[in-house]
Amino acid sequence: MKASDLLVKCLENEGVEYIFGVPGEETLDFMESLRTSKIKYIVTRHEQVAAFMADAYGRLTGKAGVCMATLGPGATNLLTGVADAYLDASPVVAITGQADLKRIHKESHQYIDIVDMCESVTKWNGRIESPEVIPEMVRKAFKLAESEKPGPTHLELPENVAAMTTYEMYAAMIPPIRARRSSPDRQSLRKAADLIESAEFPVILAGHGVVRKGANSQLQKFAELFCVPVVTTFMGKGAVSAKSPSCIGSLGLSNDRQIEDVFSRADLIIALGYGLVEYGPKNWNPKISKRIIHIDFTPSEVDLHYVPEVEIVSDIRESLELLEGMLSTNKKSQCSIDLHGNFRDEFERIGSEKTWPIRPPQVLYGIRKVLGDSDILVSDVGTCKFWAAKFYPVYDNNTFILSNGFASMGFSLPTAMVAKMVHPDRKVVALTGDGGFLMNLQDLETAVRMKLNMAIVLFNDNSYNLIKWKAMKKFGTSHGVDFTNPDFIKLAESFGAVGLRLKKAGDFEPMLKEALTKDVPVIIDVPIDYSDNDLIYKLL
Ligand SMILES: Cc1ncc(C[n+]2csc(CCOP(=O)(O)OP(=O)(O)O)c2C)c(N)n1
Ligand SMILES: [Mg+2]
Repeated sequence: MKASDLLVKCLENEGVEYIFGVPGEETLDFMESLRTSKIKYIVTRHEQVAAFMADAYGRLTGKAGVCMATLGPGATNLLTGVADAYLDASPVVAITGQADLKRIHKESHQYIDIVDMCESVTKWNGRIESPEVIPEMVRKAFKLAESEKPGPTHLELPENVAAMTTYEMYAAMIPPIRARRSSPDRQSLRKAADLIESAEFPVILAGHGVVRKGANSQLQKFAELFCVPVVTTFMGKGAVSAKSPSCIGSLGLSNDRQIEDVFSRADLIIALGYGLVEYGPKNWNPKISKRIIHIDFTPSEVDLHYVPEVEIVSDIRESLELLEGMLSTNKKSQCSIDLHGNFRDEFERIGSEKTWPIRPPQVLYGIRKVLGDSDILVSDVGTCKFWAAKFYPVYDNNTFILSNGFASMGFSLPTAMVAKMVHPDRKVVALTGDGGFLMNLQDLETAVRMKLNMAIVLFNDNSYNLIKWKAMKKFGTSHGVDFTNPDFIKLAESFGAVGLRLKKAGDFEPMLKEALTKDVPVIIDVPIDYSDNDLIYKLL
């Protein structure tokens, strides 16, 4: 069997539905093998988008998303999305072409060492040097990508290896069996239960791990039963529904009000599926005074501000289930504190104002009203992300998607496209700044070609506002942050998409509703007033 056919067969064996990518001369054999496969090849207009799409597929399904690029510039373009999957713990298998093995020892056209380049952004990474190893290497790439903590792996297929043939006996498929995780250690559970019982004011810090593994219902039940307030990281939003009295907001900015109001009172932090990359512990434990219980699939990172007294390294859902049976104390004193009521009132009050130019909370309030509980909001990186993360109430698991480990601009359009592919029955909104949107704008063509409907709510302020805002705070002035924009209506139309411009605040909701009825992407150009930015710090 030909090596490239064997690679495709192995990908089919892993249940791969899509490969996102941009082809090149060195991937011709692989592309030809894919032509007759049931795997759908989604050709993108930039490799970064292909990697972001694989990343989004991984986040939304738990199965590795697959992206592909050619050697040299294709691979370097792919890297940003792969790095995003690495720091945001998303399962991805990246495949790149490479030059013929007979020319990689010397200076030669488009050759750089891609395996070396990918080393720091992958869990595992290797070059396929002969066809016989393909079944093992593919299985290993998927197994490692999908196991906790998930992340990207990379396979490189040199041009001459792709064209080689191998004996059928080497083409046997390895079944993709998922290993069960071991049960939590009973001694650690007992210790954790004792710590919770004796704590005055325990607080749960729920991170992306809860969302990733769908431990949300178990967490909500636990938190409500024992009246433990839950603060989530930005990527942990949805770990408890914002409708639950236990949900008191999200944490991700220094000087957040939660730190003052809740974390300063807390004597015990129960960290659940929390990754330090999401929000450093120095921010919420500056005096190293908190007792900490770490519950996650993997042991904790070593950090002076995060030294757990007990670590339960196991399945989060099962750990909570078992802890529930061990706890007797019902912290009724905390039940009477309505920590969330304040937020709900603020949300209603600020969100329903109709000033012009419109401000971010009013837009988010409108989005929340138009979207159902399980519809999806994707946020790009910039001031829009902080507003959404602090202000937008999330009701269901994995319905608020953002990049907050790597925090890469340009993330929202590719992610929203995949959200619509994976959940065609749900409404999808991408919230983005004008800076982030133009970083991957070219793939509006891919979205139009695929007839993917989503509303792209674009905060138009002619600047990299987040950086401008921070510069103003630090120096009282800013430099190198302003730019001009194209006419987004004409731009959308030239792609075959739809462009709408908001002209008064009261039009936002009907405009968004209309946008979500099309069969192509719709850009809503929103002239935004960022003068309320300091409010982000104060909102619960
Ligand atoms: C790829 C990338 N480049 C640079 C940055 C640094 N950065 C973070 S936010 C930001 C500004 C974002 O501008 P825009 O998308 O217009 O959003 P706004 O802050 O104006 O709402 C920049 C440059 C980044 N996070 N990612
Ligand atoms: Mg901007």
